[in-house]
Amino acid sequence: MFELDQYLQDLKSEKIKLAVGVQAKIIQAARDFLTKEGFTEILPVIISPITDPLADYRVRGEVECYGFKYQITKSMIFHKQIALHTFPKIFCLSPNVRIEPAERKNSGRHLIEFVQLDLEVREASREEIIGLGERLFSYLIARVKDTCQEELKFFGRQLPDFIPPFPRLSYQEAITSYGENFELALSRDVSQPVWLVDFPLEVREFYDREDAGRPGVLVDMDLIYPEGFGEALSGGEREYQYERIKERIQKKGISLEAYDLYLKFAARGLYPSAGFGFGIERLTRFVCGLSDIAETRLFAKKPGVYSL
Ligand code: ASN
Repeated sequence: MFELDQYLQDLKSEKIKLAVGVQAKIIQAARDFLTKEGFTEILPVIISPITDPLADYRVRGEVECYGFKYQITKSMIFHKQIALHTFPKIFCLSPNVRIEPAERKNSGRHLIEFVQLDLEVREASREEIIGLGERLFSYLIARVKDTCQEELKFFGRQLPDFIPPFPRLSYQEAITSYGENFELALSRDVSQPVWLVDFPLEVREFYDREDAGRPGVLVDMDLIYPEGFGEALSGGEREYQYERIKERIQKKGISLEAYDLYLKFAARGLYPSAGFGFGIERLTRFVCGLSDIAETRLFAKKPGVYSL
């Protein structure tokens, strides 16, 4: 069922108007910051024969074009790596579709169509990308505080200054302190953003690089918001050597054919790189202090809900 009256009422609400206005300023600020840092913005890929496996999402978004199978982008991870042939630092406002389980409808954090600010840097280390993420985040918050005073007042939101470096916790430490579902428990427990680092190989996709000195541990990270807002961004260093990538795909039980085209590029050589993806709607939700992520964009699609 599509509730047209409710939908129109939401579209005309002051809350959505102001949240989307803040979001537009965040995007402008991110573009300014990254351009100054030497990044080139590339246009998003919507369909491709390859996309992020993200096996959790049971439904694969597939489109047939001219008898070939394309998938709807779940993330541009592989395109980011390949795009580094053209530019050393790239970013993209990338729309992603992930068919989340319908039970996540009221999580407040999930939409099945969202946009991530996805970036990748040639020959960068995790350390450098963590530094970049901290500077970007602090800059965005400072810009919002400076340019969105009316909006923040409307939302009753008081944002502190977030001063890097942010604390870090390993995946193992997080489990020990907060249990299996640590993300939200950790997020509720902290008053500044926290880096979660060193995820084990089993819980991530095949493209995050395994630490040569610590088998089974990945050189990757998530940034967790304070105040219970959950994950802000996710990224890491990447596997870039053909043999390593092949091994990692096979370890996941994925067929090599499914990634044939990616492997062909890898065989010809990929740059070592690192990067991350920063969810735009979640960032807007955090900045405005909203409980429901559907209030951060027009045409929001909650899991399990038929929507425009
Ligand atoms: N964008 C993420 C990254 O750069 C990947 C993802 O969204 N799954 O690691």
